[in-house]
Amino acid sequence: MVGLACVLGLGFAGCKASVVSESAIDGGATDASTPESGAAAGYTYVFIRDEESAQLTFSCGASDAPGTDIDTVGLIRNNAVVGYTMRKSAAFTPENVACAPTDCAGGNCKYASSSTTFSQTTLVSWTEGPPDAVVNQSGDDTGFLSLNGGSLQFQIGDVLGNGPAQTILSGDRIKVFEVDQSYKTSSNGCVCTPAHYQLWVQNAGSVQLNPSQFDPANSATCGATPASGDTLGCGTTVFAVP
Ligand SMILES: [Ca+2]
Repeated sequence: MVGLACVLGLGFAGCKASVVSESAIDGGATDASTPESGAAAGYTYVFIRDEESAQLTFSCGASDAPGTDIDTVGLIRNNAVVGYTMRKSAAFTPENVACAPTDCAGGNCKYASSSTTFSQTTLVSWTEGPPDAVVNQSGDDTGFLSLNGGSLQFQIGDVLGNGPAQTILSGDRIKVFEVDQSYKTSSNGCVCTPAHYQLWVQNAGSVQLNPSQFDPANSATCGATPASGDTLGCGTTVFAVP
């Protein structure tokens, strides 16, 4: 029925509403797990949860940017970026916070929600729009939020990060821009450890995505390619939407 509605051209909103309805009927199982011909698997939200503190090498005192450092997230369709995290859509939840406010280097988890330098509102807004994170040798870094064990939920806007929100479709890919070795320059002094995290797309239900591609700059930490069935993003990572 979902496919039929779409084929008949009842419109995007009609397809989306049908997907929600069906998900509710089948107990939250999503269309992505059992795709129907012609049906648009519509996901409205992306959810990222930091898993870096679970890594054996994790240490709060190693930096002032604990955990996964989110610059932004891009939506890729037909090998082109068609949108980035929508402005004013990101919400941070400090669940399983890894480092207490004074545990970090310098006694300030400067880029996390407990920062005494930046407001949480500012840091969260830095995860929205096109990639812009900058790591500086001296002075503050800009353009990212360190999740510190927490999670971030948001929608995808256009290539400038402006609304309205785009629906994420089966066959799309999602690229998380994490401040990693690809952000390191010869002069910025960035340690830029690739961090680990998990990612879901959500509508009425929630589907965890598997990574499909790591950034080559992180191969020493992440390996060349994700293992089959792996759920951990590692540094800047592309995920496939089933
Ligand atoms: Ca950013």
